[in-house]
Amino acid sequence: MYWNPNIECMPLEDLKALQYRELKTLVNNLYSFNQFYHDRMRAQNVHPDDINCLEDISKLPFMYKQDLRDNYPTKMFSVPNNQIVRYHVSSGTTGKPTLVGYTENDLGYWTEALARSLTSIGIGRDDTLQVSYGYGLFTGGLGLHYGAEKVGATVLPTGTGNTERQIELMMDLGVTAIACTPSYLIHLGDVAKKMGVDIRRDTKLRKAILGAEPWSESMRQHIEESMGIKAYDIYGTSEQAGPMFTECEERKGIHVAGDIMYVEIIDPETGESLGPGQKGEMVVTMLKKEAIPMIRYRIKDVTTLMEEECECGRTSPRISRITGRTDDMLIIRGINVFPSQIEYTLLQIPQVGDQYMIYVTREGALDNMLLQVEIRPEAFSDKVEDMIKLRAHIESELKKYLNIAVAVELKAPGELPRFEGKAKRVIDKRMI
Ligand code: DLL
Repeated sequence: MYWNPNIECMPLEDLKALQYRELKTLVNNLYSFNQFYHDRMRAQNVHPDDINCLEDISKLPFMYKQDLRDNYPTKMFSVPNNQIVRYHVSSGTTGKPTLVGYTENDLGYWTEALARSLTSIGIGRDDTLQVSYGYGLFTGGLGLHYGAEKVGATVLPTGTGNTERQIELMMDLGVTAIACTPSYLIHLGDVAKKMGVDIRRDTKLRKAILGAEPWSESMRQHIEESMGIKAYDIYGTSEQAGPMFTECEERKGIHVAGDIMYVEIIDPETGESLGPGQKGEMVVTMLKKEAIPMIRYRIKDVTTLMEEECECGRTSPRISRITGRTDDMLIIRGINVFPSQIEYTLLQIPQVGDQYMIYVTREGALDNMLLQVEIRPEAFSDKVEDMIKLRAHIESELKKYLNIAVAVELKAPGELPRFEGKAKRVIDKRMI
């Protein structure tokens, strides 16, 4: 089943011709009307006239998350404020978040991408989809919500948390599919077991749409075998719009709507383009985005591009499972956290010294973060109550700025390791 067969099954040459036309218009417009892109292109000595085929895209400058941050909140916006109909916010690399804005058309293309994706995994009118991604500033909840409504599915907007109630509703309402992080689904399975609920026997759940964090084939197998469901990978980032692209029923890579997003794979060290099948850093150009246009945005996710036609009949290019990132962003329970954000938050607390260690572990299905923090000599006290108070204060500051619960352990001055070379402050012990 296709949502938009004319586009999804368009011959690859036609798709490339369409992408070139869209790129040419985009570059012309941005060079003429967008100060940021105009300056970037001038600095790289490239003019719209230099773009004469799709491959010429490699002449254009890259754009980075840092650019969004530097232009926070709305300096990157390409339309007047009265055309913005929604904001979402995701983590930045320091205390400052990344703000994304959408015009009505931007929301339309986001929903269109999801409608194609959901249809490709057989979700439609007969389904009840439980959306257990966070609603609010995170793009997961509202994104899946509108995509599912578009294909006529019934949405159960549970959001995250309150797992026992989620399981009861899943049973009562005959939920057939769930969208959440893979780790949350495993947690939900554990809670169900404790409640005496067998997902396979006691619910109608048959499909899961899992993403927002890295997961593996073995995790897929574990989920499918323990719950008797089929699990599909969904990918997207807030800068692109939010969750957008999924695998199809074949599950041999994530289909990317080529009319909406153009994907390049580059060598992260040299910036050189790599061919299909070669693993590298993904760079995306959003061909239709209005509020925050995006040319050659370096997402930092590592993957490979596949151009051969899929057995499902779709010609749209596919990317393989995201295997990692080229920067140090951690994903904790689906929330993006940069170590530099933690450092930034700690530096605002006068009693805290400049040494810290971050430990990330996975207990059952849930990620946990432990932060060891050295206290300044003048703030160090052997009164236990003072130290407990200080610890609680640091934990609440971290919660406020990072939006995740971090357990803090205070260390005496000089107690934490010093590094001679590059500091290794993050120990990620999660085994997927
Ligand atoms: O995580 C959007 C999303 C919501 C995707 C729900 C899927 C489902 P951000 O918060 O901006 O947006 O985080 C984007 O998360 O650059 C990847 O590193 C990671 N990521 C997202 N999906 C996957 C996936 C949302 N399927 C960042 N596999 C991205 C691996 C993923 N990593």
